[in-house]
Amino acid sequence: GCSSGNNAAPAANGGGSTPAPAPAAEASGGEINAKIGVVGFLSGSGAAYGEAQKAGLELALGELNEANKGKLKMELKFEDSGGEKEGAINAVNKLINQDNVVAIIGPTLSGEMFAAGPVANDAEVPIFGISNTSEGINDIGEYVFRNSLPESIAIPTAMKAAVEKKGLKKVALIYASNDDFSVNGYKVMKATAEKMGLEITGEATFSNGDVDFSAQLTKLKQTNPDGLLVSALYKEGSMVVKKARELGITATILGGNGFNNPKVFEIAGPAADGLIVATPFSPEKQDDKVQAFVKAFEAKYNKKPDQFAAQAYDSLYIMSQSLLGAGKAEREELRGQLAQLKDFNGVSGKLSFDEKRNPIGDAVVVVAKDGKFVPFE
Ligand code: 1QQ
Repeated sequence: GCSSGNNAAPAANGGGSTPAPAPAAEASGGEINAKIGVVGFLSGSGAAYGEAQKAGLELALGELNEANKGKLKMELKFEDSGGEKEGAINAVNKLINQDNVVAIIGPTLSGEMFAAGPVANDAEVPIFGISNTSEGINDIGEYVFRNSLPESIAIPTAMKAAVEKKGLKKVALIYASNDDFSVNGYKVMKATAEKMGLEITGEATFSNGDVDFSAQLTKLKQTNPDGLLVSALYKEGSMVVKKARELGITATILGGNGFNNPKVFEIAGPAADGLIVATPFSPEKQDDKVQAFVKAFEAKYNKKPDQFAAQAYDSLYIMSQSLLGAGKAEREELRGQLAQLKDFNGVSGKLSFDEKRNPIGDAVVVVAKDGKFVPFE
């Protein structure tokens, strides 16, 4: 990687501090043309996250370009980060310097955003996370936004429900120590456990890419927890769940945002049953907007949308609203509009923002049952 490229501003900026006009802005006969970059985990161990996001975005794109005819035409330019920080940095640089995008949606992982967000922020290009749930994302800078519900809201909601309904008293924790998202989730789980007065019987770590979790889980089993808290992406997380059951761990298992993808059922199989997770989106929600989205998604892709598709879908509606508000496809005006966003009613729930532009919203708690997530009650 070329690290000097990381701070690259658009060429027109000349290194000065005045924001360059976004070259993506081209009005043709009153219609705003907006090229938006997308950085997704589209290949590798978390590709199902990126695929869900791409599907949600493309569905929204079709609907919006139809609805906005004559006023706004959006175009999406997808880049695959492979779930790697370096990949995300390269993708962001390319989208800004070669494709001249007006804004970027993604990247998928919190760690990727921590690495690539500053590149966009320094270049004064709005970058909008749709699945970054770690603390500190918005602290990167004022060009960084997100609509993804932070784990600091989701995890305590799930843990409260689990403690209430399952009577948990003693919990063990396991997490991927080389992934920013997983580490953040672990910290939230631990702080919440302490706050709730739960006993922590043990802790263990693994790395993304690991396939054998027996040693860690055997050790945790001996501490006899009644709850097992897992902070991981779906691949490793689902293997941990499967192995835990194989080893005879009967504890209630609770996971973070990484489990909100149907791959969990493919990898863990029936061992997923009973897994508790919080999510801002459920395709079962009896709400007209949600059901219209689910129906359109099923018609296009022949499957139900997950949370990642829903948040991606919402993000393009937010972009559309903000671009129309700006009246042109320019980075600075778009940033101003995004910063003003107060309440947004999307398929992944009602969204508002705190003073640091962190999303505030409600999570629903779901439990895995027979190959799908159902309300936990
Ligand atoms: C993050 C996440 C992951 C689960 C996204 C796929 O929430 O990296 O913040």
